[in-house]
Amino acid sequence: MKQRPRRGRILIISAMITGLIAAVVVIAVTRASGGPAEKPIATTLDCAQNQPIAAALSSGSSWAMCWRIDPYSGLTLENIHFTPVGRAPIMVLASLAIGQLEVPYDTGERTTEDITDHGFGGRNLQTLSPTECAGEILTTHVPNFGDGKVGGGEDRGVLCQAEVDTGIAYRAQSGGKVDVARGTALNLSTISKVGWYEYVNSYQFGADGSIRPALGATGDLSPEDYTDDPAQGRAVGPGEHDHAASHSHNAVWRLHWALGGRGGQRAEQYDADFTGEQGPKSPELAGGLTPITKETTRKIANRRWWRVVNPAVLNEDRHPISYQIEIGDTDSYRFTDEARDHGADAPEPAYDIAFTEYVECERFATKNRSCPERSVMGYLRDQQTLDDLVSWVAVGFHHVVRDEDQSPMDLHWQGFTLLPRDLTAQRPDLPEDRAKINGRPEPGGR
Ligand SMILES: [Cu+2]
Repeated sequence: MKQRPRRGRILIISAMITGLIAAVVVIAVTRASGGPAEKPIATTLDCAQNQPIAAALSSGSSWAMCWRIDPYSGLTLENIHFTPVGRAPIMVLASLAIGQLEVPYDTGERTTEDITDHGFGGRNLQTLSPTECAGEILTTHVPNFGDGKVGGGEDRGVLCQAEVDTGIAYRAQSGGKVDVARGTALNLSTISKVGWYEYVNSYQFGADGSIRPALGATGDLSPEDYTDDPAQGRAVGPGEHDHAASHSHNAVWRLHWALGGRGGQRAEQYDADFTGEQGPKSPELAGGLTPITKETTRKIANRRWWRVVNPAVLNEDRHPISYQIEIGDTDSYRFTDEARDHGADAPEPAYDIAFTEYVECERFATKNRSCPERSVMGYLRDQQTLDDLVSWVAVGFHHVVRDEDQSPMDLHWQGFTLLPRDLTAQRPDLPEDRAKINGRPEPGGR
């Protein structure tokens, strides 16, 4: 196992706060090499279990957060803060984790609820090797939980923390000068083996403030799930028999928002469409944001996106800070378990995103056994307002098996993007000669 490099300093200070002694961890990270400036970043995090993760990236901006392994959801990130270069840390999310992964087969012969019935934590969580992690491997206590077995546990290296190249961050040529920079991201990933499938559970935090949760699937095709019906599978051996059954990987992520701090969070939906008017060169469009004021579900559409906004916190342009939720490729779905609960009332597909008010026991999208309501469709009933906001982002992948899936299976990915919108008045990593560009440029200016 790799040792943690001496990338920064971690000071542990005991502070007396209102008569109680609280352990406060102050993190100071300085870029070891490269980057535009050797600027320290600092934030204050009080993590329940492990040392906080903190990383400064190519732009000089940085991320800091707590992490732990939940027996069901696996990697759980909490108190997530982004610090744009030269600015104060901004809290973004109170918690981020997978809320369910269901794998129903097209044959109707099988479905699994991997998070609530098996778990990404515990025994299913794999100890990593340097081949699986091109960065540092972090160790934590992992309880022996999984597939019905409980008891004991051990310290294991299960989390990969790596700084990865994300390509060209920007390029602009003007007046014979090229402003260009590459970007990096903090990547955090674990691997969980559930049955024949092995999942890479990955979160990428960009130097631009973006967050990209993603789930990669590899391992092996289930040897029990073959069919004679070519409409429900594909032949993967010689000839046209023994069709590996098609199936869906239905994932949902649970995002507990705390943009600028918990509470005061608002959700909005953006839509744009053609007005029917024709301009001199192109047809006209009109678009805008509509508030989402009650617990609800929404579906994807062309030119549609959502954002979570904190109207009480403004950037330097006096725009409220927000994060945009971008669902890219998805095969929209309805959870098998919700169809069972809601019968003929259950729409197909059910939702691509749901917004609910935070309730502590509402942790899983389906089969939530510790809560009066069992699934997201039930959570929609109990609160009339949205303030301490949770969003459930559903991304499906209908896997029609290819010859290349054997063996092992070609790694396939599904996920989505959270993009800062007006978090800072300009891009956080401004080249010096562009600092004055904020708004419509002067005529004749650059
Ligand atoms: Cu698959």
